[in-house]
Amino acid sequence: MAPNKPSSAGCPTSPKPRSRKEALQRLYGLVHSKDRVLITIDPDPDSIAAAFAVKRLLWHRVHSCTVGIIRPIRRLNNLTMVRLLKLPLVLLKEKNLEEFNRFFLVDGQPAHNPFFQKISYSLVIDHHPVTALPEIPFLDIRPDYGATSTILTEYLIAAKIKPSRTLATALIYGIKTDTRNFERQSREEDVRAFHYLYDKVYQGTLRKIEISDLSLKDLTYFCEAIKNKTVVKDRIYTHLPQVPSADTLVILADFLLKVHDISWSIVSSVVDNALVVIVRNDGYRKNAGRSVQNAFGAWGSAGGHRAAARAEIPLECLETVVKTKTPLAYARFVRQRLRAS
Ligand SMILES: [Mn+2]
Repeated sequence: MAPNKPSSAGCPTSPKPRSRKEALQRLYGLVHSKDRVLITIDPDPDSIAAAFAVKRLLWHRVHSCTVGIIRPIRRLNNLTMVRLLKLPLVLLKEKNLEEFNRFFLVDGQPAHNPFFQKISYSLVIDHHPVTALPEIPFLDIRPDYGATSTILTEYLIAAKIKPSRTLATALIYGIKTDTRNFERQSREEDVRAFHYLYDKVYQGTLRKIEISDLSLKDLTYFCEAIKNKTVVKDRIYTHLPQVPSADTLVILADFLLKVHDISWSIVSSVVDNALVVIVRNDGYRKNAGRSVQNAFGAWGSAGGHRAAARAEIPLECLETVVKTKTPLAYARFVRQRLRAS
């Protein structure tokens, strides 16, 4: 497929709320009953939910509608979402594209991925900051919205379609993850969509999706983290000789902060030839970001927020400081540096 040319500046990207019905009519006018539609997504909860909402809007209006992902899903919560809600997704290869004649993109823009750039889209619905866009017949980009799932919930309401429990659960999870339960950028529309969907979801399924962030293998690291822990006043320190990725350390740090009377959890390990330190605290008196920066800023990247911080120090930068290069020596280095700052 030939790459699209960038369009002239100033193309309308966001219909006003009162014209939502009109936008819906334009969307319906875009498709034909013989169309084989492919909705492409970079899979995360928001994009998956938004794609299935579009599929619902097109129900009985097109010959077929497929949701295609451009990379495999790895996050365990998202795998749980797809499995429990039985959402049919197709992993895209370039040759698959020939089976379709119309292409939609939700929760993303062509500039976000080389795979998207090769495709000539009829529709883009998104909430990321507007990038240089090729000519696209239907555009609805609202960067001030917390989630694309919110935009699609508004379309469903405009279409007078009551979402199934499955779709409502997906949409509410999309809104919750992208707004981090409304702690991150969100607006009244996101809250309103959440409220509308709330009594339509499978609550038990939603909870299982939200808490499913552990693999059976991770439990081994919990054992190790607990066995290796050192408690100093209100702080828990633990160092693991090896972990598959820094994500495991984050899960462990969040877990250890649950302990009563503990205000700080510090979990460290060596990942890809770097010493990674994850810090969580109750964000009450001391600032985790500042402490981590004071403690480790001289050797590597270090920083974060009041309650959550991270340092990543290439091992070669520590050669003169941690001479023995054993797990014990790294653990001691982390404790000593944080105690001093
Ligand atoms: Mn999103």
